[in-house]
Amino acid sequence: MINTALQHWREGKPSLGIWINLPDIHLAETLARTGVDWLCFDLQHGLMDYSDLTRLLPAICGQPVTPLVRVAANTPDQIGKVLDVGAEGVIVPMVNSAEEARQAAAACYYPPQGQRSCGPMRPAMVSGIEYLAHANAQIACLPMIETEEGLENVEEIAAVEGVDGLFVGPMDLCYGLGIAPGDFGNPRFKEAIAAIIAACQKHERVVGMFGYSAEMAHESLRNGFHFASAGTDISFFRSGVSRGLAIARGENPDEAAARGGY
Ligand code: 3PY
Ligand code: MG
Repeated sequence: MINTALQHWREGKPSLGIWINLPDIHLAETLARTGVDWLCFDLQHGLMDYSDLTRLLPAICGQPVTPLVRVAANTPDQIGKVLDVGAEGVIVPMVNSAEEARQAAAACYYPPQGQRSCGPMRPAMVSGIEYLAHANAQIACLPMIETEEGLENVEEIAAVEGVDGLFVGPMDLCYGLGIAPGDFGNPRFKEAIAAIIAACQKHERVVGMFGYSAEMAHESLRNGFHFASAGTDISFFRSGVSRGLAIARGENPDEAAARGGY
């Protein structure tokens, strides 16, 4: 198993992903063939659960795309289960402290680096027992910074051994900062982003952004982020349909496609 997203990050190459909220294997298969670098299946807010992952991850296996999963909570059972079904990286929401980041990293890696329990069901079906020799080096552990406390402790979180990078949840971060959700131009938001990027630079970690639009993803990659989601399955679908309908009606397709949301 070669985690191509992780490899790109280690080589300093930027990468783009798509966020998956819907448990549809055909959509996942289609998106895996678009040339996108990674797909992140969302168990926190997405309309899917663990049993959906048992169908979705095999559907994209063998495609040149890295499967990431955002777990619903930072617990060893959640993290272990998604790795055992084939996730190659885990995005962990609401990490507030170095101790919480250590818990996430411990759940991602086999001893002696961590405390992951051994039972890699699907990866072993694909790669056999060889998986165990490479798993620790190929799994990405990505805590999210999206709370006031997480931001205060960002330096210590970035320093935790086993953390490959930090991922920004911009909407929760707005709430954490006490500013309006979506006010990404607010100086306090920009200051927070600069602090997160600086912490990652200092500890040689990558830093990623949940992009609420393709433009936001592009701006993020231009401004110090290594990876960003360019949109979600739902947002791409909606903007494609809105654009098509607008063209058919003789209306402005850009205006129609720009209506936001998840
Ligand atoms: C956020 O914006 O807080 C996220 O976690 C994106 O899903
Ligand atoms: Mg969030």
